[in-house]
Amino acid sequence: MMSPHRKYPVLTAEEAAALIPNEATVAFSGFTPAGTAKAVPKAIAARAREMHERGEAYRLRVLAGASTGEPVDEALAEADAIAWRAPYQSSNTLRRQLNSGQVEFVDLHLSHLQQAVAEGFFGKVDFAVVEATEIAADGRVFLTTSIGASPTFLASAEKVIIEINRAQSPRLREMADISTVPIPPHRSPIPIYDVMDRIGWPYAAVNPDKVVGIVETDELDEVAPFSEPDSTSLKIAANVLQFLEDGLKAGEIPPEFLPLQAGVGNVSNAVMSGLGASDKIPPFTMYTEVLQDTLVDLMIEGHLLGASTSSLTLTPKLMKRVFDEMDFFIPRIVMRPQELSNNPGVIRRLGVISINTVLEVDIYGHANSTHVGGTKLMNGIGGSGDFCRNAYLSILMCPSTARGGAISTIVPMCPHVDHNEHSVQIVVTEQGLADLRGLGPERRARRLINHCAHPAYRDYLHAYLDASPRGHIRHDLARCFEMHLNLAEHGRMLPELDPSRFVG
Ligand code: 0RQ
Repeated sequence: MMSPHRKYPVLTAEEAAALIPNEATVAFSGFTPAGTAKAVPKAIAARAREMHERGEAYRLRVLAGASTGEPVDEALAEADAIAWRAPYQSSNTLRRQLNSGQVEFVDLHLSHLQQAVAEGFFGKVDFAVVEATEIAADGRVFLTTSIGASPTFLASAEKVIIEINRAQSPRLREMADISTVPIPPHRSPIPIYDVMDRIGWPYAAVNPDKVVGIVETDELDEVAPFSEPDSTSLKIAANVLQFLEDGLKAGEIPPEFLPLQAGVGNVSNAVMSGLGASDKIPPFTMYTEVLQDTLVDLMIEGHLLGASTSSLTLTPKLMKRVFDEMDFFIPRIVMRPQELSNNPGVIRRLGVISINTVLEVDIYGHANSTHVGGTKLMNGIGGSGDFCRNAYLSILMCPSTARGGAISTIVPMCPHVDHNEHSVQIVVTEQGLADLRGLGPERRARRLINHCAHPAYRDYLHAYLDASPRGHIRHDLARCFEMHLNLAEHGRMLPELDPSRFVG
């Protein structure tokens, strides 16, 4: 049969998977489940199982833009087919494997990934497996619901497999704005002066000679819906909203507002809904990396005027709505490669207000987003560091306690630090908000304890501070991890606290 793609051979997913040898480095498209390669990784997982049953080794080094959909991280990890992974993940199975030492994981700022790959920091990329709506005979590749690092994967990989996904809208290319940043010393300023500025092309480019095959698919991205925000998330959202409204009133935030970045998850979702419902916040724009369902709702309602992102991470219902109303959405959404959506220089130039979620914050404002107890990886730093470090205002949020009050998220010292005191400006819990700007260490500590810690933990934290030797930063190195050690030993950070203090 004649291939509709002219010179590229059409393969089954199994035939494509069979081309990829043990120990290969494979770069998959995908930034969250959006635009994740689907059929080929599933076929690779099946092949890995068969080979393992025959006693043959088969494990890959795996790259993707960020986290991926189920077909990459979850399916490959379940088949024990991942030996090494970067830069971010959110799969339960993979998380277990990298925390047990079975898989090597490199936790990386998402803005750094493309340059690290292009500079060869991770060695050569053997295969790129990239989802597209079309590949032209001259090598133009029209990507789908994410751009991520795919342009660099296509340029760097020795061999390329394209998944042509018929379920994705061919009009997605009209949202894409693709260009790659050359490696030093060949860089020039990035001419993005406004959230919606377009500086590139609607396609990524690949050398057609590298394309070993095309695989046809027709599955939408699998994006799970959010649960309704709980009362804690709503209180955190209300505190963030109040801060932004006050900033606007005080003139710290200009009347036309500033572009926002919001992380993913239920708390972020509640914050964004709150912003949409506020009659004091003017219609705004977003310079962010992930566009979630709530943001589409805000766009339809006229609260969100436009968004720059690296992915459309939408549940099938909302995705269908976007596909059906492309004339409305195309002028309002720009999809960029992650080195531009998360570019530190552009974030700083635009004055982005960043809002991200963390696991814990210490009394001086160092924050841990990634490692529970300093040892077990949750997901990874993702783009939170790109935004927190470079934002005009950097806001970090978390509930004041976790696991029913057994854990305080305000601690004397974080056992792992992703965002340090020099970047973190505002910390928010359901208890309140601590604006740390302009405060020296001791005042930061008192404000964080009084405004953000759960009341049940405040006495301990103040007493820790009072008893610590003086210095610019007061710490008692013999006791700074006492709460974490208690948690490991007794299952509670302060075993003497009455659990009924956390009910309700
Ligand atoms: O555990 O799932 O067993 O109940 O951690 O906590 O409160 O549900 O929070 O889902 O919003 O995730 C920081 C992980 C928060 C996420 C993090 C336990 C808690 C629960 C999850 P269970 P919640 P969320 C854009 C930006 C980094 C990347 C980022 C994240 C589980 O937001 O990965 O921001 N951020 N990217 O019980 C021990 C603590 C804990 C704790 C919570 N202090 N100690 N366990 N938990 N606090 C996206 C991209 O970059 C692509």
